[in-house]
Amino acid sequence: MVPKDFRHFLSILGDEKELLTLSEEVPPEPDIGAIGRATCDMEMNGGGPAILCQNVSGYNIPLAFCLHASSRRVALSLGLKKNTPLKSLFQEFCKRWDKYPVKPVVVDDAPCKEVIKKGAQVDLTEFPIVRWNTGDGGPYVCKGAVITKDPETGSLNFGMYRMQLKDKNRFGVPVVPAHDIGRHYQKAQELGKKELEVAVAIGNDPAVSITSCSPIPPEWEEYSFAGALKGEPLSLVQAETVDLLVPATSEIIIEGRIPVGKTAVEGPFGEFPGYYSHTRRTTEIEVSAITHRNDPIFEGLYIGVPWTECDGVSHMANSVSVFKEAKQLAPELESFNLASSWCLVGIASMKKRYAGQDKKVMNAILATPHASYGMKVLLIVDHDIDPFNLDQVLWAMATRFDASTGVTFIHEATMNPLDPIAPGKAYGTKMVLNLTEPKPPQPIPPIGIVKPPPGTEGWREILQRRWP
Ligand SMILES: Cc1cc2nc3c(=O)[nH]c(=O)nc-3n(C[C@H](O)[C@H](O)[C@H](O)COP(=O)(O)O)c2cc1C
Ligand SMILES: [Mn+2]
Repeated sequence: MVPKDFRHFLSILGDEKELLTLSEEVPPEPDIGAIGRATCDMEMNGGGPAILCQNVSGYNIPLAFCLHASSRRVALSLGLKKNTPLKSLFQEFCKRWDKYPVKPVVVDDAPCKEVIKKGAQVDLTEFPIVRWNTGDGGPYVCKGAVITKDPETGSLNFGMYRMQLKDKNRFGVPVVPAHDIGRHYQKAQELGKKELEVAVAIGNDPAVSITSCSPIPPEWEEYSFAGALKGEPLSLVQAETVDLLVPATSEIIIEGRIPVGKTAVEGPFGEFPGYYSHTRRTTEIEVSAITHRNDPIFEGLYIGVPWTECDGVSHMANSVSVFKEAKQLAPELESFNLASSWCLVGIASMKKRYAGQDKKVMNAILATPHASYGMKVLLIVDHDIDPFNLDQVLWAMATRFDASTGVTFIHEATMNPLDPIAPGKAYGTKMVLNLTEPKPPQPIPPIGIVKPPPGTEGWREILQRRWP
């Protein structure tokens, strides 16, 4: 059964023995981060539950986290069996991708509006927003869908962007130029607007959570993609103090504005490769309203040295996004795993028929925006190897890889700026390893140059005479 909303998802996780509820009092720091780390480590060894912490000291609102820290729970998000193999999960995700768009519906009556607080009533410190790692510059919201509208076209976008709690009505939020919120912000700036309206949905339908970190084509709308993933339209409602549509079933909606041109220090933050990023000046959100369900549940996400929920929530979306784009150029591409290392190492499987065909697949993958940006190493295997099965991939490397011919370097390429090997400069060297079986260059070697048939010269003279 596909979860209807966040609470339904929690109850499915409970039924499937995928949720551990802690009723004892737990200090927000360092314990919440420590619990997140511990369950992610268990996940690497095949286990690890999602956590619902009912009593975070100092808060009246429960905190759920690590809901997508497991591929089992990603499968449950899509209404699949929790033991669905990764390759099948990938194939099902591809099918839902093809269902785009399933357009949302707008409703008047929404659970996310059961409680409405505006202006001076706004107090973000009521929510269990915690510091996830001891070196973080402050408490962070890591699992919100940050919604903005294109100031030119009016199309809506949302993405998972981290937010540092600064005050009871203020967050720091990095607007990365390469991401859509960055495009919207830049347009607002160019159009001379003073601010960009924003809403942040927290405690979301799992289809919204997965969509918020799915690199879908920029002309697609996230709400219609979430509908495709879910198999039914999302319900949206008009926000209270900004002109944006927000998911009706979310636990909490935070509304506000990003003043254009105003920045403040944000960070450091323990990032997905497992290293801290530096402090920097980023834009901020000034909160104008908070609406929420009665007895809301806050949702967080532990992030740090992989494997964490950051990997889990985005692994299939990242894999499928690159796959769908590359397959248009290279139909011999069979499947693609960007899941095992977030975006830094990709593994492609292909049906290879002739020598050099792996380079075609390589070029197609490297031409996709997501892989050209972040992926540093690409492994290419034959279609009898499941790229989601790392033992099989290592076997292919051990037996089919020829180090004298199978390595391609791409120098001075774009790199993910969070890759610790390319700090600050965001470019460097990518490497592609060909782990496919060799094929002969041509089935039959050439046996000589094709000469003109006898009489050609004579016929040329006749033709020139008769057709001057
Ligand atoms: C846990 C997590 C945190 C993320 N934090 C950020 C962030 O702070 N800034 C950012 O630009 N992208 C961040 N991302 C990546 C974006 O969510 C992702 O690239 C998304 O597809 C961007 O959507 P957009 O292209 O619509 O902007 C994060 C992803 C995850 C899974
Ligand atoms: Mn987008």
